[in-house]
Amino acid sequence: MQRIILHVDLDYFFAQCEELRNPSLKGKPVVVCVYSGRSEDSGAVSTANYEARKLGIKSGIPIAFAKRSASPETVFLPVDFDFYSEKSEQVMEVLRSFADVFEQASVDEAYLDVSSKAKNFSGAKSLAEKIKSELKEKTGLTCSVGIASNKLVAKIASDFLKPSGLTMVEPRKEAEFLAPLKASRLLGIGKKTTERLENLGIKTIGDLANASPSVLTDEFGRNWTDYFKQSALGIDESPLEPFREAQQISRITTLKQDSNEISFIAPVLDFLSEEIIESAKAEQLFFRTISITAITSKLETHTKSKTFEQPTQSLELLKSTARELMQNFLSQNPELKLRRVGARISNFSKKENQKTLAEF
Ligand code: DCP
Ligand code: CA
Ligand code: CA
Repeated sequence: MQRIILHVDLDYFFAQCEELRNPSLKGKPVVVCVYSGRSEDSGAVSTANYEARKLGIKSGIPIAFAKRSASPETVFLPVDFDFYSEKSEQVMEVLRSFADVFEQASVDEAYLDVSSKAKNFSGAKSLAEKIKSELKEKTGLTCSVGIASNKLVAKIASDFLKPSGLTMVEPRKEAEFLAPLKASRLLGIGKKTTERLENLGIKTIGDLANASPSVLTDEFGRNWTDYFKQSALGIDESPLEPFREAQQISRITTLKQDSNEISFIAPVLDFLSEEIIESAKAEQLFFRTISITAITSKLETHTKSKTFEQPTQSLELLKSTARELMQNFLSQNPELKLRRVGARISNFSKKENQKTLAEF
């Protein structure tokens, strides 16, 4: 049977959530920031709405840069992960109801296999329109959808037209659709690989499809060459992973009283860490990233993270790292008192030494 896969990705997700709870932000540039807490503007932009993007503000740039490009009406807000997770759960519930098989791929995106629900590609297009309108109606959020015969092409298609786009790539049109796009759109082609490809004269996915296999093999080896060639032609047999684990495990709690004393806060973090490790063990997940969340008496949210080379499941490491991150945060912000504290693990793998695609 012909596979029909939808990839749904929410538009400017964190910033759209902020607009949703405060409609007066609509039409203004909105920038959601992860403040590191070191100084007033230290930290990075998490995301920005499309008005802010027109000013050149985007995910990952330093907040200080963003402030320099901002217009007077630009609004800067701290991230509120709890609120976005709550919205994400509502969204996933709606999306799930439309799929034969469903895979949540991140906080704001999912794959839906609709092969039998939609029957053919024109049916899939109507279904996608229905999903977009029902999602808007039930959650207030807009999304962009890609429709294709596999996950690889559906994902690139959902990003093709944004915000609120709908892009369909019919079977046997995959290579043609991908050809003009930059090679870096393919999974696993980061900055370094892009440079190495450019040195070989390869800029687009089409260039990659036409490149000589022996030239690629000399530079990247057999595995990568096979992967490049398949992907560049839009071939991808990978199945949806409906039971893919959570992207993160987190616990958060309100302190008995507002505090900035590590001796008062550390035992609370220890307790949260124990609960987190229990879940991680139950799901057989090893993590590389540890984060703490500190919510101040003024309800500002700050997060600090540390990422390790090797995946781990160690309670001791989680406790000591959470304490260290919190201690650093408190000593850098002596004027703040905390109301709520949280801990989180992410960047999962199933094994202690699993390699990611980028490393093989
Ligand atoms: N995010 C982040 N830091 C990044 C990239 C993303 O904190 N460097 C967060 C904020 C985003 C969310 O993840 O809202 C989803 O990321 P996307 O890449 O899907 O980007 P957006 O949803 O913000 O925008 P787009 O409309 O391009 O999908
Ligand atoms: Ca998105
Ligand atoms: Ca996304």
